[in-house]
Amino acid sequence: MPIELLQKKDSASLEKALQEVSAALEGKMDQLLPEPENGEARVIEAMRYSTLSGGKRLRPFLMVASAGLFGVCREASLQTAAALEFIHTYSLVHDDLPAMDNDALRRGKPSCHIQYDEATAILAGDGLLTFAFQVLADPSTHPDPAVRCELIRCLAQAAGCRGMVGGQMIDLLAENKELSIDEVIRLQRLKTGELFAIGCEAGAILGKAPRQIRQALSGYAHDLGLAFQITDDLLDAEGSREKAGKEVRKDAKRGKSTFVSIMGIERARSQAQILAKQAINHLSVFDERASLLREMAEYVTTRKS
Ligand code: GRG
Repeated sequence: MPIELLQKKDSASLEKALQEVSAALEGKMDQLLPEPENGEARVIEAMRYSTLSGGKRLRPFLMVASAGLFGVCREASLQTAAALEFIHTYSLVHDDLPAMDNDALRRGKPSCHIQYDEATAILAGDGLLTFAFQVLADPSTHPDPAVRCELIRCLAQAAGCRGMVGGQMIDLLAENKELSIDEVIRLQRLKTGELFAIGCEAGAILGKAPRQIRQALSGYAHDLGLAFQITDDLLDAEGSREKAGKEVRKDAKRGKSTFVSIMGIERARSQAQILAKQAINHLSVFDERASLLREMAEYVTTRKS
């Protein structure tokens, strides 16, 4: 009988559930990326430094919570969640490089290129990206090769040039340029939303759920992703470096068009709440088993880091 994560009666509170997923995920990532011994040790150390160093683990949480809707077993859930977090972490390591956002602080610690050096950070990001697909392709992720192939295809699409990489390109080109609200929405949908969406859809893929159910989860995730991003803009405009664990006021310094610069603080805040409600509406096809996903929609607009 497969053991599922997040299905125990006492894991009602979101905070407890997030901690449960984070602890299980860290264990799985530690096991997948063991302490190195050989000549390549430095890059593996840098990969471990970046992945095993905290973070909210929102994408793995979405993955595990949506997999729970379809009774997916713990091993499949955690392997897929780890692959997703490896890709997310690669994007942060590369985003912090001087050629991109040039950030010295990440998750409250020196960024990978500060702790190591630029070349090692580039390799650590490359290593995390490729390792994610190796993990997904492993038969221990799912016994059905068609399911593994679909996971790999969808994750590659979400992370690639028509997803996160494309969004990052638009973002880099948009410095000191005024974007319309529709352009900001598209940028963020690609840069952040696609990884949130595959986080939710991956559970449905593992559970072989019908397309219509996948679409409901994708709709939820995209609204959630936008609410998350608006809150990120608000934290950048109003939050502190200490609480956020990263630099703040960066958007204004770089002349970036954001939800806050276009709508102002108050409208941005209420728009985030509207999107969170909209996200919850997409979950009407699910019963109380989706309650953690509903709670997550409230959490993303109230988070402090
Ligand atoms: C380098 C291809 C490439 C892409 C970079 C994700 C990303 C794209 C850049 C990170 C910079 C940024 C501010 C992105 C907006 C989305 C966001 C807030 C990402 C950080 O995600 P969190 O808050 O991070 O979930 P933790 O540390 O909690 O995992």
